[in-house]
Amino acid sequence: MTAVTIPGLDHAPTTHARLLSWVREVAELTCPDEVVWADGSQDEWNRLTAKLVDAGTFVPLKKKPNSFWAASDPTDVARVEERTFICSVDPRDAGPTNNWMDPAEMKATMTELYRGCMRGRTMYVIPFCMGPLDAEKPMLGVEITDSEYVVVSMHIMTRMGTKALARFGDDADFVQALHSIGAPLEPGQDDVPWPCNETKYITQFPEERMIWSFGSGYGGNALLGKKCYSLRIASVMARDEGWLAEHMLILKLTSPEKKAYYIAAAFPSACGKTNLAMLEPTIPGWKVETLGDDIAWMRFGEDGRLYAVNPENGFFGVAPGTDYHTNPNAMRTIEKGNSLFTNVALTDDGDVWWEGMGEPPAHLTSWKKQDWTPGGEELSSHPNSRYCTPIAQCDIKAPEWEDPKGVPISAIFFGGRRATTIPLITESRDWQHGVFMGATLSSETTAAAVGKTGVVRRDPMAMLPFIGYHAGDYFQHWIDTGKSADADKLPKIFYVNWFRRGEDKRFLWPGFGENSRVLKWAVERIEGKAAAVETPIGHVPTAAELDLEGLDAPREDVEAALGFDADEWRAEIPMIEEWFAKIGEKVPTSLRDELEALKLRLG
Ligand code: GTP
Ligand code: SPV
Ligand code: MN
Repeated sequence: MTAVTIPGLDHAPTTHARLLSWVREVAELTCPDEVVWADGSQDEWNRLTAKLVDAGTFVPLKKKPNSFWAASDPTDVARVEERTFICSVDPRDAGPTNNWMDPAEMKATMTELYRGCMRGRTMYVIPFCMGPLDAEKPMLGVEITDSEYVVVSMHIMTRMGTKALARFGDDADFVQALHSIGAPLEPGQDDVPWPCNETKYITQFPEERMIWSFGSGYGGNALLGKKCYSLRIASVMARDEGWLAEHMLILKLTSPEKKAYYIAAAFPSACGKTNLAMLEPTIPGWKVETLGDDIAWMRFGEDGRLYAVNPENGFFGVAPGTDYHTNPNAMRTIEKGNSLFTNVALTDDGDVWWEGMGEPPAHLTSWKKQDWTPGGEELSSHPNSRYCTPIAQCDIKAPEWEDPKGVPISAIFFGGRRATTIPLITESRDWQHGVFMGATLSSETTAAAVGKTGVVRRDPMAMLPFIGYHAGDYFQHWIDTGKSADADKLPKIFYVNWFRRGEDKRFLWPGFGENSRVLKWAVERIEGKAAAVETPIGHVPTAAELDLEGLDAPREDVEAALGFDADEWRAEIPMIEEWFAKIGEKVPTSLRDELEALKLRLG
């Protein structure tokens, strides 16, 4: 067979043989008009954003420098969990919480979808690195995509292009990540602003450390360094190599005495990670700095402590609810420009607007590109609309946010969105009990994934959609991680809930900056300074033990938010039992023991 000639295919800026042969193989299968190696330059950003403006995908913002508004196809707005697959060789390795298909069968199906799928389009090859480029062993990947939106988003979210490729040498390992929107163009066919395909597959091949994504251009479906690599594939690497890849923010909390603590927190999608990561404390003398808002990779350091690194380079944050009152630091970050906004509303003077920003202007263009005026039924912005902005321009980024060594974690928070039952904060009795809290974490579903919202489901460690293997093995990995370390060097584990509601459905706790009061109590527990009540579910503070000075909330509400209610917990037990039954025989014995002990304590 003679080699196909595709412009650009023979001008590769690398001598990495495996990479070159994979790029050729994909180009021959997908038949793009042209192959372009992304270099990550300002020139490339300018060229591609201009192309996206021409295509009608982007509208340049007049009020924010170098920033763009995009509206997706109304069917392509969130992660598609039903279409997400873990194609392990053995179905038992995917476990009961993942969709599985035989890898050979999946490859056959998707190969036919990919055949000719880039016709009329450019195929971009994006070398990238998750985590700092100067890591001893950089975590490399290459995304091949036919979406300019993906390329410019990857400019923000990852270290990519020439500087990443420099770390590949001739034979470095990298994760293959193939993406197509699945919308070839016939000669003369007009494009649409947001091309995508009704058929979608988000597929991970864990043994091969490989990702194939088809049909969607949105967020976690398409920016493959994010959930696909840094959680689904990385969680498998972490299991094999003895570390943790988690859906966690990383923050630095400094006390008035200038003692610094690093905290990691796992909350399900759209449940408050970005907001906690950038929190502005309402209590005097305390300071929060941000290291990451979505993903943490944690490994033991030489001193036996657990160190966290954020693999990402940007924030892909939920827009609605974000404003100067709730998250001023996010607002200041996006104000500087260099940002993308997807599925928010566009103002007539060329700015962005979304629900939660206060009084709406008299007229907007909604995310559905329709005229929008206040008072109607429709939201101006999709509930999962997002801003995409570089961490580097966040004023409160911690200076050490790019340290390849990471930062030593003192506390891990698990949290969910629960209207009842779960107190504002509970400290676990020990690591194993903390793992039980994480493994049985529950939360109401949100708009971050396609499907019904507001349904309580178990979301272990906020990783339900992201564990790349059997959830029971994942729990065991967490237990083993604790056993491999000195108990006194392990982070303390807490369970929090900012979303408990009163009878009239209002939130009992004001949240946002006021969550600093909860962080303070956690630090005082670490320091051995604060008191707690021992309840059947763990150590819970009374209102008297929290610093509530200056808090604008009724005392009864705070007490209700903190309250442990034995009846609510007894009602929770059958749901936990059902959950463990679903996981099956791989639920670690130690977690079954925790459940039995909890039942005994509840009486
Ligand atoms: P992903 O990026 O999807 O992983 O989500 P995330 O966990 O980073 O969620 P984010 O911080 O963006 O919050 C999602 C929504 O919850 C936003 O609408 C916030 O305004 C809201 N929220 C965040 N923190 C709080 C809080 O403390 N209290 C209340 N009531 N709402 C909050
Ligand atoms: C999430 O859904 O948890 C996100 C957004 O952080 S996405 O990248 O689309 O997964
Ligand atoms: Mn997330």
